[in-house]
Amino acid sequence: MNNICLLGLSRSGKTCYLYAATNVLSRGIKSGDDSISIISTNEQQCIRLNKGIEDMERGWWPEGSKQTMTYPFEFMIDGQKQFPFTIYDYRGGALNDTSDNGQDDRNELYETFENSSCIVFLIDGYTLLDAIDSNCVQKENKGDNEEHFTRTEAINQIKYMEVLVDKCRQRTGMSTPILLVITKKDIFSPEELDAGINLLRTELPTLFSRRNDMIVGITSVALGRNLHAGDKNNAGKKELTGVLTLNTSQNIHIPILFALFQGVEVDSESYQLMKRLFRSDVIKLYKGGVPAVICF
Ligand SMILES: Nc1nc2c(ncn2[C@@H]2O[C@H](COP(=O)(O)OP(=O)(O)OP(=O)(O)O)[C@@H](O)[C@H]2O)c(=O)[nH]1
Ligand SMILES: [Mg+2]
Repeated sequence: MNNICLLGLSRSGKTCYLYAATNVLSRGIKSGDDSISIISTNEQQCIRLNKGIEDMERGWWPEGSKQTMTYPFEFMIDGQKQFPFTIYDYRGGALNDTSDNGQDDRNELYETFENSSCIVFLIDGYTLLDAIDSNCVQKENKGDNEEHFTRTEAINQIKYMEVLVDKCRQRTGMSTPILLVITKKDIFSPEELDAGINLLRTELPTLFSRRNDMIVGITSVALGRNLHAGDKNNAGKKELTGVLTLNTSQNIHIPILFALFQGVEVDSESYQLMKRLFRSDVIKLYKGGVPAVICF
C-alpha cells in the first residue's frame, strides 16, 4: 500500500512539486528530537530528481511531462530505513486526453490506485482562482496567468477529480483517503485561499458527503515567493523568476508525508513522528464532509 500517485491536470505543478518536495524531505526534517527523511533508491531517478531541482535553482522550470515517471524511495527515521514507497509523476495531459494513448495512460494510472493508501490530487492555483467568485479575487493575480479559464471551465476542471475518485472506488472497493493540494499558494491572498477551500467543499459533493465516512485533507503549497514563468530558452524550458524556498515554511513536506501517514501502522514510531507535523494551520481534515481531527 505504498504508492503515492501525484494526480492533477497538465500544468497543475506536479513535477515541480515532486522535485522540490523530495529535495526538502531528503535533507530531513525535525519532528521533536528525531529527524525524518526519505532517500531515493534508484540511482538514475536520484540523478533525475537532483537535476530537476538544480535546474529550477538555476532559473529554469521543468518541461511538461511526456510520460509517467516512477520514483522509488525509502522512508527513514534518524537515517535508518523504515519502509519503501514509490511516487508516480503522471503526464497530466493523459487525464483529459481523448486519444487511445490517453486511455492507455489512464488505465495504467487506475492500476496504481490499487496499491495506494491515499490519492493526492494537485489543484492548479490559477485554475482555482479562475473558479472562485471574481468579487473575492484581487485584480493583479488574475492578470498573471497566460491561460485563463471561464468560471465554468475552471470548475469543470476541478470537478474532474470526482470522476477519478469514482474510478478509484470501483477499482479498490473502498474509500481511499484523498488529499487535495492547492498548488501555487504564493499567488493567493489569505481571503482568496479561504474562498478556494470553501469552493472545493461545495463543488465536490462526492468527497465531502455526509453519507460516507471518507477522509479528505486539504492543504496548500508553494515552492517560493513571487514565482513566475518567463520566456522559453533554446531547449524549450521557461525561465523561472522569483525566489525558491526549499524548506517547510510553505507546506512542501505535508502532501507526501500525509500520503505515507495513511499507509503506516497506527501508533508505530513513523506514525507518531508524522502525526505531530499535521497542525490545523497546515492541513484541514474532513470526515464525512465535516471538519475532523487526527486521531482516526
Ligand atoms: N507561482 C507558482 N507557480 C508555480 C509553482 N509551481 C509550479 N508553478 C508553475 O506551474 C508550471 C507547471 O508546473 P509542472 O510541475 O510542470 O506541471 P505538471 O503538473 O507536472 O504538468 P504536466 O507535466 O503537463 O502534467 C511551472 O512551469 C510553473 O510556471 C509555484 O509554487 N508557484
Ligand atoms: Mg509534469
